[in-house]
Amino acid sequence: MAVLEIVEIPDARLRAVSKPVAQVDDAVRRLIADMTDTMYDAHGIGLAAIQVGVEQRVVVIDLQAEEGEDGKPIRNPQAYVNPEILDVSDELSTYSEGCLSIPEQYAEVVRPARCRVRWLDENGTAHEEELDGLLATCMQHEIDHLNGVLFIDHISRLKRDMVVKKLNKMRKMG
Ligand code: GNR
Ligand code: NI
Repeated sequence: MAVLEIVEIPDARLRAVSKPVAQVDDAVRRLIADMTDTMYDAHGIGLAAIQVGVEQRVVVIDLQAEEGEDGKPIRNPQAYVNPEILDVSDELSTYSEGCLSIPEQYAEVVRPARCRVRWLDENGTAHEEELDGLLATCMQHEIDHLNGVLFIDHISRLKRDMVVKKLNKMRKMG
């Protein structure tokens, strides 16, 4: 169990283009485990490696939709190594997005409603699937991180400035 520190804006590392993973080895699996611990600790539904300062194309996602009888979330973390968007739908969807690197700020982002994605899992096995709903939105948000793009890059300058201002005010107040 290792909860890592999450990089926040305006850290320049969030603008880096992450490098493809050459081989899914034990070091990558350890990174995935630490990223998963960090995501749960921060109550996020996804995390890209660059958000913990690692410039590699690795993503973890757990939408944590269901809850068990006891009210505890059912954990179903998924790792996506070298994820690639192969195709997107013409149909768009709007979702109020947040980001652990832009804490407690939300804005509506328009993205393709569905995307066909290819990736490697934690064993190096290739998968290809058409994603929709929140998973499609989250995957596009995470792949953006691998390319140095943040959700605030998809909104108007006015809204972006508002988000940054609110975050800075929140930080000052503690
Ligand atoms: O926890 C997160 N919630 C979220 C909500 C809507 C769209 C995307 C996300 S991802 C975000 C965690 C994060 O910052 N991942 O990079
Ligand atoms: Ni994010």
